[in-house]
Order: sequence, then structure tokens, then C-alpha cells
Amino acid sequence: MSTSYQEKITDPLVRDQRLHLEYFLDRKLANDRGQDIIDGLNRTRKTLPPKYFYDGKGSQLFEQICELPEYYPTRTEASILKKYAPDIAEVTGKVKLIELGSGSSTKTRLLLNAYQALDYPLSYVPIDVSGTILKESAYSLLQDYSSLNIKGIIGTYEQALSNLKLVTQEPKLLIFLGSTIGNFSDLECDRFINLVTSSLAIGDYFLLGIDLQKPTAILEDAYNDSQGVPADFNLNMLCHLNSRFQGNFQPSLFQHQAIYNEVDCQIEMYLTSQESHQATLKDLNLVVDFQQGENILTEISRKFNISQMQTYLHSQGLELIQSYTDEQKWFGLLLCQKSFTSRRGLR
Ligand code: SAH
Ligand code: AVI
Repeated sequence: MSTSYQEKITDPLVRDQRLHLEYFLDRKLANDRGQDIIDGLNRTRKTLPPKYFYDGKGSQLFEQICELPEYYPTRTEASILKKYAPDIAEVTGKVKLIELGSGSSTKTRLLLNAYQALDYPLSYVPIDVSGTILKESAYSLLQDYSSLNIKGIIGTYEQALSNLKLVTQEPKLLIFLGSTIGNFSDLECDRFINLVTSSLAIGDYFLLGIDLQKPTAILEDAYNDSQGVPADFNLNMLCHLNSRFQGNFQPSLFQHQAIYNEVDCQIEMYLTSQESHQATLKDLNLVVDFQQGENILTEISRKFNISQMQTYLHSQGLELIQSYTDEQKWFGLLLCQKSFTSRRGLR
């Protein structure tokens, strides 16, 4: 059971009480014992959870990735939202906007603009494991939207969503953009969607961004750009682990690799050890041996098909109301509603 605490905001920008922050990770992250890291690095095929990409530096690097010419998902999803956010706002009516993995909240502005145009009061709950980017984005949003109220939750999806069940019954739109759902395995996806449906009331909405299947070359370029930013993003995970868990990983001993697995329709991102060596994470009492050429799988990024996703969401009690895409059909935005029935019966 994780504990949370509220932060008293002293920033002059938010003296008017329009920002509340709730932390599920304490500042020293002492609650987080990194069991997922121990489990992943003790496997025969080593893995690390992608949430460890996102310290302050990792969030900055992700923002740089979003600007790269090769990384089409962000700008494509933004173009869809630019066109259809007014439609989405019309369909949902007045809602509390809750965003999972909100990051810079840049695309969210397109939705806020649409609700603002309808004169709805703006209420936003960004949720992100990276406190630095969540706070920066919240301050910037408050400056730009005078009627906006924000309750930021700094923690994992699980921590935040379990807590949301206890919150008010006002109509909600839960959004999960950027195809971040593609970073989950099947099992993680089932658990995540179960948490989503449990935190929504019947009639609430869920807006999901998904990256669609396309030729391998386009996909591989997006994760191996000419400037090497995805490589820096991948390697930064080791620096994050070093500072968080007193580690001695040497990023220079690893190389970034991203390949598209056409069978499983997923980009696989690896850190490949360039020589045999040992690394330690003191706080986790963990010593790890690496062979030359051995990989750590740091991320999968699955590429989807709209109708398969529709069938899956239906089986989980989420009905597709409307799907939106771009001209090239590179990215999909699915507006769903929690229905009366689900695989698990009436709720
Ligand atoms: N939604 C934004 C950001 C996507 S990057 C966009 O579409 O551009 C993924 C975001 O999810 C990051 O900001 C990261 O910090 C956050 N994140 C990753 N794993 C998380 C987890 N387990 N719980 C909460 N947030 C997480
Ligand atoms: C956040 N997530 C959806 C990104 C993706 O494309 O899978 C993370 C990323 N990894 C490398 N580049 C971007």
C-alpha cells in the first residue's frame, strides 16, 4: 500500500489555490524499493521497466524526441486532435479531464481549448511518475488558462488510478495519449485497462491514442534518428538508476539498439553491453553480470490496428464511440465510453 501526501504550494503563480499536488513517491523515493528492477535484471533475458526512462533529464529527452523529423507520432496525433478536439468536446459535454502519463501536456491544450470554447469550467488531473515535468507543465497551463484548476498526481498509473476510485462522481474523460499503451505487454495492458474501467463510472469516456502499423523503415527511423536522441534517451535510464539507487552503470559500455519485430508488430529497444563487465545498484543490494553482446530490453512499443483494438476494448467494457485518424492512417485516436456490461459482467 503506498502512502501519499499533499504539497503546500508556495509558488506565487498558484497562490490562488488553483493547483494541488499529491505525491505517491516521496521526494527521496524511499518507498520505491525497485523490486521490478531486481526481477528484470535477474532474468535470463534482462529487462528494465520503461517508467525508469523518466527522470527530469529523461522527460526533457522525450520532449526532444517529439520534435525530431523522424518521430511522427507526436505531430500526427497533435494534427488529429487539432482537427477533432471540438468534436470530442461536443460528444463528452462537460467533464473532468484526467490524463495518464501527461508529460508536457502539450497536446492536452488542444482539448482544453475545445472545452474552453464551449465555456465549460476547466478541471484537469495530470498523472505522471515524473514530478519535474508535471509541475513545469502545470505552472505553464495555469498561466495560460485563467479558469483552470489542476490536481496533479505524481506517481504511477496504478497508484493514481487506485486512488481515483475514491474521488467524486462527476463525469470524466480519462485520456492516455502518445500510444503509451504500446509500451505495455499483453498482461500489463490487461491490468492497466482493468484499472481504467474500475476508475470510470458507466457513461464516462476514455480517449486512447494508438500508433498504427506501417512499413518497418519508417518505424525504425523514428527510434534511430540521425541525431542520436533516442540513444541518449535509452542510455539515460542507466544514469537515472545510478542516481536513484546508488549505482555504477557505465553508459559508455552500452549501445542503443531499436529494431522492429514484424511478427509481434513492436519496436524493441535494447541496451547492448559492449564488453563483459559487472554493475552494481548498492541501494538494491544488486550485482549484475553482463556478457559482451548481452541485451537489456528497455522498451517495447507496439503498433496497432484500429479494429483489433476496438474488439479488445469492447471485451473490456469500453465501447468505441468514434475513431479519428490522419490522412496517411499512421495514428489513431479512439473515443470510447464505459458501457453497462463487460467480460466480467455487470458493474
Ligand atoms: N502523454 C505525453 C507523454 C508521453 S511519454 C505525450 O503523448 O507526449 C510517457 C509519459 O508517461 C512520461 O511523461 C512518463 O513520465 C509517464 N510514465 C511512464 N510510465 C509511467 C507510469 N508507470 N506511471 C505514471 N506515469 C508514467
Ligand atoms: C512514450 N512512448 C509511447 C514512446 C514510444 O514511442 O513508445 C517512448 C519512446 N521511446 C523511444 N522513443 C519514444
